[in-house]
Amino acid sequence: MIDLYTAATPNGHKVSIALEELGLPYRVHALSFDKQEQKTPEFLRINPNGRIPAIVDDGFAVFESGAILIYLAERAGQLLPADAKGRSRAIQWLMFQMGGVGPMQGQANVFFRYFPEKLQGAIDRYQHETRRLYEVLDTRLGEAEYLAGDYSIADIATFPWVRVHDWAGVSLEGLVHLQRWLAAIEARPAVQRGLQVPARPTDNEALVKTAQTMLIR
Ligand SMILES: N[C@@H](CCC(=O)N[C@@H](CS)C(=O)NCC(=O)O)C(=O)O
Repeated sequence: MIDLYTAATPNGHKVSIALEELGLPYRVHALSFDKQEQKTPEFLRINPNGRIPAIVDDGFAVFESGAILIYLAERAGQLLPADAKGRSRAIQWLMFQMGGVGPMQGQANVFFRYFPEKLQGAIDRYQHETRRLYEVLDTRLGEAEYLAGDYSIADIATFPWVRVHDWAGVSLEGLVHLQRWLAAIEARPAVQRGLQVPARPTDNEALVKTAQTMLIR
């Protein structure tokens, strides 16, 4: 049985979606950011970075969502091609999410939604960079159905972020291939189940309050 430590955020949803797609049995531990449960000494032994998601599989801990996705795909023998080039292609797009879309959109969220001061330069920088990365995805999805050709962990890593583009104040206007891909992934039953894990906070106001509290700690 896999233990999943998570919260209702895009990085958390990557892992619950992958677990649902792969049909691996897992137990959910929803950590409260309000209570700073991701910073307890017990949890830091699982993830030294004090963030979600993390998993423990039969005593083996894995942190960093991209590393978790690779681990789960290899464990199940699905969602990551076995041949060197196919595997590389999937990992390239996974890295593009981990090093690009996630950090840029995450900072767009911070400066557009949570930061106490309105720093227009920072808002513009991160929103423009996120939109630029979306355009790269759109171009790729104009030539392939999914990022690595077939549906893979690269799509699972990217989908939960693009899905909440509005929250970062970034538009998908004109990105027809990205919109087609988003709708196709959203329609998958395993994805719908993964998005319910764990139960969402009650409303956006609660989410903003939590994020602001975290910024001043
Ligand atoms: N690079 C990490 C990022 C993890 C991350 O930033 N998690 C956020 C939620 S999406 C978190 O735990 N925030 C709580 C905190 O910073 O204390 C990954 O992909 O796993």
